Amino acid sequence: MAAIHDLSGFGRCSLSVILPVLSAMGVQTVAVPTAVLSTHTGGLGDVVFRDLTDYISPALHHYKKLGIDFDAVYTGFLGSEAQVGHCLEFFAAYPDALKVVDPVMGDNGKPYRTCTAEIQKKMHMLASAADIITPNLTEAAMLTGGGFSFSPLTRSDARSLLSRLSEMGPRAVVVTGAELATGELANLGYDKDTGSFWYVPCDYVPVSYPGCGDIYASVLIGSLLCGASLPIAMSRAAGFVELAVKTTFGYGSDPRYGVMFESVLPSLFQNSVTGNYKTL
Ligand code: PXL
Repeated sequence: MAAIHDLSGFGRCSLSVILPVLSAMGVQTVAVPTAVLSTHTGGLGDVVFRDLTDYISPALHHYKKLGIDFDAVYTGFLGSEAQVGHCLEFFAAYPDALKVVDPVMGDNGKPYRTCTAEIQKKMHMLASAADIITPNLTEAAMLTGGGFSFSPLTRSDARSLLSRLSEMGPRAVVVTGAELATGELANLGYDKDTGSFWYVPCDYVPVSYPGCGDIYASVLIGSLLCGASLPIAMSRAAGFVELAVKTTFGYGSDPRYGVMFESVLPSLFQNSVTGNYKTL
């Protein structure tokens, strides 16, 4: 798989978590860095940022020349709006690959510092070209233009949000971190091919950690590449993130440092099936 994401040195997000998670799942992952940052942008001071927009296309041409094939192309945090075009070039170069777009733009109702209005607009175009998208609730609102609301979603709100996102193009949509009117916190999924709606409830922990979306999407894709169905992949991804979050919360470490996923990584070695999904 090719992973087109930034490399944030400290703070456990993006390529720093994507590569170990996918390696643990047996998926060889080729890093295509979109930018190098000293830390993530979530409250760790003056981040050192180096944009790598001019790296992506030449790297793609090198891989094509070598005859390297990818089963999946997975994009995430982009450092500039021009990088959307380069991600689309990757998609076009590997038409049979599973195209996964995590439209990393914001969280908790707000865009990230580096996510400009232009990146937001272009991310819409990239999401439309994907087979699967994995926005959090904030990003889902940014993509649909529906505005972000902290109110819990009814079952029909949730289904309508998923349908609207899939109408943009992707055949599978997974929305993370949604609060439901039932009081449950859940990740939501929709498979357009079968018309099935799913959700996986998870325990609420009163802290938000950066990088969980990257870890979640990585386990989801790793599971799909290993043959899991969408609800099983969603269950596995939620189970792993929940374990990492609870481990970290139990130690009371600074949330800005991300989740202590290293200690729970061995649980990914077994390709175990967990199916705690429900139909939505
Ligand atoms: O985990 C998403 C992410 C990726 N890359 C950078 C970030 C964040 C979230 O804060 O700052 C640089």
